[in-house]
Amino acid sequence: MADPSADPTRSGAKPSPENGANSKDEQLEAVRVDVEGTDLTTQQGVRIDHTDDSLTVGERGPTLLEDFHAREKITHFDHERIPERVVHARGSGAHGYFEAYESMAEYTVADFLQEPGRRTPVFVRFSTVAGSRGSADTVRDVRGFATKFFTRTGTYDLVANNFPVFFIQDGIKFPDFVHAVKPEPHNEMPQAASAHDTFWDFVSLQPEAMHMVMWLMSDRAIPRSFRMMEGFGVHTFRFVNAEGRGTFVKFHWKPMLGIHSLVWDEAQKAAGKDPDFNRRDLWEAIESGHFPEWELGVQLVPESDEFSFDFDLLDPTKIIPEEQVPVRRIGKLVLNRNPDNFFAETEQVAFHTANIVPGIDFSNDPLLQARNFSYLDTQLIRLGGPNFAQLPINRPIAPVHNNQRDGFGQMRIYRSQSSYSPNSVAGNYPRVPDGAEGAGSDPSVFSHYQERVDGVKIRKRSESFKDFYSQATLFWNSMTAPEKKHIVAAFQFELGKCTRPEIRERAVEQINHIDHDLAGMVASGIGVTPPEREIVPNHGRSSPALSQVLDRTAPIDSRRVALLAGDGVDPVHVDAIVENLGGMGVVVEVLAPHDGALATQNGNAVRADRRIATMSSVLYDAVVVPGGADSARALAGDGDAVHFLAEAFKHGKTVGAVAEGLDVLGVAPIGEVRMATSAEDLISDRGVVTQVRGPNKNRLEDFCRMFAEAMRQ
Ligand code: HDD
Repeated sequence: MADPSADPTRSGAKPSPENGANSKDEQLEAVRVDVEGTDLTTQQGVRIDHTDDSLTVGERGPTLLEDFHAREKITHFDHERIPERVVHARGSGAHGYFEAYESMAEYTVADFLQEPGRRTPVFVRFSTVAGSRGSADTVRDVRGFATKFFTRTGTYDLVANNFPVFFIQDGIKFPDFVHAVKPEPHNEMPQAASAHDTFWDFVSLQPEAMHMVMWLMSDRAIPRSFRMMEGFGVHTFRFVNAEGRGTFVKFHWKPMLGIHSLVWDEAQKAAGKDPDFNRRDLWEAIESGHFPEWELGVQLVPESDEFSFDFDLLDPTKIIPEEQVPVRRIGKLVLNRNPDNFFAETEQVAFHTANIVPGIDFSNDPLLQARNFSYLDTQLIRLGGPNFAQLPINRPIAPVHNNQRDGFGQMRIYRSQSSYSPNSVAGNYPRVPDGAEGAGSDPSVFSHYQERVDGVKIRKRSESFKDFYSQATLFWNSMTAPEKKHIVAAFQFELGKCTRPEIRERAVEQINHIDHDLAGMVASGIGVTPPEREIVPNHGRSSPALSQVLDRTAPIDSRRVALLAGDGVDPVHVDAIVENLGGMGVVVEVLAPHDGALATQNGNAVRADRRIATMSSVLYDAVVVPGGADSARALAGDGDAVHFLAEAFKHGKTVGAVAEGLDVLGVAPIGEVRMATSAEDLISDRGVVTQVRGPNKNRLEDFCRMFAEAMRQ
């Protein structure tokens, strides 16, 4: 790569920090403001003596127009809101870095993929799609997973979702789709939900949506955590190497903590108990040093294989099954810092699919082509003008020089006499680098991939896009029995909310194209006559990688366990559980009928972290009850504690009890499980782990190991 830093005025000049990992952080440091020890001033820097009363005529008289401080303060407040994103309005961001595992130079000149160990700063924003900024996190919806890579050859945005396909094939349908899924236009209901007439009306009339609808009805649509979901670039993109050779590529993010979801009842309750459930989880994990990690995976397809699939690579409603083209893991994303300020960073960050860098290019996917228009356009209205790339969070770490000088909010002062090209008055600067014309001649300079395209102007969907159902069937066939059960229940819930019978019927007809049995099961729950005949026989193919429950090896780091305790709890049990599970990276919180210190038999302090009544089992992954006769009696008589246990069991969470703690399980109806009955017993049955005697340190260790294993399952 030519070293452009030789001439610092050249566009493409390299920034100074070589490692890259902290270069964005260093840039942001220059604009951070700490207020400690500062005097209150106006926007003009005038220190003021009073900010609590307006300037009035006499103590009870009218306020004076000359009160510039009050006017400025109120005016700023009046202008503090910007339009929320038209989709993906609710989001949570985090900083981190990407580290390459290997050189991908054979396929791409992209700077962040050239050498193993190279770190590139990133900012990631996760989001829900349909809800407003203030909507709940745990709704049934797609999740956004947008990443800004601040590379040395420019900023690359991978604007991804947690589903690998999309509802529509052509971006011209995006306004229709979004109008249908958003709250209905006459009464603005329902908020952040697809369970309503207009969504099902649209998708049942637009069959290309059915594959994505299957994902939306699956557990993938209610992730336990942003940290426990996959990400997908969806479209087929192109890697371009130094020779100008293209290779098709699909991008994947694979979470190191595995893929986990909530169950629907739990998700609905969490939306009320803690609307910030996913946001809080991300924030707290990073604050406590459990840095979320994903591996970047790529599926590579040589251009010569473009037509060797039974679907079109340009069709964004199709996946390439992982069994057909394996996912190669080429690097790691680590999120290790929360933003300093939500508005300045998470709200003002502006992603754009057309933010690509040398080594990456588009395909002709018609959805992607429309996105490449829409994102820049939306930032103009959202951020109020063409200089939003100069906002600190959006500023590239690569040097920026061009002739785009004016516009609202220009932050730079260009000193040259010229703002045009070519020019002679400023040596023709900024100018294209010498010798960079033509694909591949300088890999640090962007050249469009050269592709021959011939055709007549036409509005017509390609015939190769017209198989709407076989991958929806593939998805259904790949689910395990519990996953299938959840999908049927989700269809019944959603269609059960539709008020028009004809919409329910049309949806069932569509499902009948996917699988006849599925259509029958859905129909039977929503008052629709099950379809009599099978339209096409199920092809029987499956892709095991589509199931999210087959891999049970994921670590349980940062999972949350509620330890229920009352006055009289055995502190030896509490200490052993906190220590053993804590040692495995699990977060244990003590929940009690009251806040503050709990009385214990031996006087050792146990403090309640939270009062049971302020929390809910849906906010934890597992629950455990230690021994102590008085504690067990108090909990057994406490409705909140009993409900907590029964609900955790209902949601399939691991429930555990030691010694007298077992008596509380007896009161909470947890069904037909085998429970420890003798002093020697240590039993794990259907997610319930019990042990009668505990005080012995080793036996408690065994209990915790078994409890952790049950959580992993
Ligand atoms: Fe989009 C935001 C992902 C199709 C138009 N989109 C947005 C965000 C994500 C995605 C993650 C939030 C970015 C952020 O956190 O700021 N969108 C996708 C994916 C798609 C997709 C994976 C299909 C593969 N989007 C899509 C189409 C269009 C848009 C077809 C328009 C033709 N998307 C937008 C937008 C948004 C947006 C209107 C709203 C706010 C923003 O861009 O910055 O331009």
